[in-house]
Amino acid sequence: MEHLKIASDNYVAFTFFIGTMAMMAASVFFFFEVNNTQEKWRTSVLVSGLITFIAAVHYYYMRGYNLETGDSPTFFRYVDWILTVPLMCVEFYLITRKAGAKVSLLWKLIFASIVMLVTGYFGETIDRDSSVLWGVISGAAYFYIVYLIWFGEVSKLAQSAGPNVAKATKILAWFVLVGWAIYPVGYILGTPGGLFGITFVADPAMAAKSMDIVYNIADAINKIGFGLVIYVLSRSED
Ligand SMILES: *C/C=C(C)/C=C/C=C(C)/C=C/C1=C(C)CCCC1(C)C
Repeated sequence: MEHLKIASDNYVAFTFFIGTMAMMAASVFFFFEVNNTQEKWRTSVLVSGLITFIAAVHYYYMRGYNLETGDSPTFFRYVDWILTVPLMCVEFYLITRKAGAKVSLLWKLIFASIVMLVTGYFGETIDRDSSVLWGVISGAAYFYIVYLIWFGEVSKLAQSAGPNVAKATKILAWFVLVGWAIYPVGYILGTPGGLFGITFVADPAMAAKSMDIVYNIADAINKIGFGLVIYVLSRSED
């Protein structure tokens, strides 16, 4: 039971606790604000709350799992992502819908995000020997999402949906390009041979720890920050 006592330099546990609390607080905020939101933006703000709420529940489990075992909760992490990342894709669809976004766009984004995460899971857990191959496939799906949002359908629709939607989409596009890029960095740091056969952190326990800290910080930015951009958009449009 020694793990239940948290050392003051245990940054992994620290970020799991603070992550849980931040996700909970953000969910309460988004859920309560739904009622103060204009009708046409309510679904978007609700989805922001669902994203942080799903994360809050997973963080609660991950925090406990890490506390009791000292290990990385990779399984819970991917379950969280496979639910929340497609919901972030739904947000892009919802905010460009008034400019004519089609359901086919929604499916493209969702499908690419699922390919990205399932192949990433294989590389990180089941088939670590081929982590480079899985990482490359996952990365290709990621770049397809980036393409759709920066140059493809999403960006074109956002341009014709008015200045506020265009501006919000641009900020969200930066989240996807920079904020989401933190995860492959975690994968590279934490997986032996994660980047073209190179191992960055030799000690596996250290590698898992650095990956957890990187992922925990990225999640807070990408889920709460992302939701807040939607929230601000819902206040600026009438
Ligand atoms: C809230 C959680 C989010 C936004 C998670 C996003 C996760 C990714 C963009 C993960 C991407 C990966 C790659 C592009 C390659 C290596 C494997 C992954 C799954 C870490």
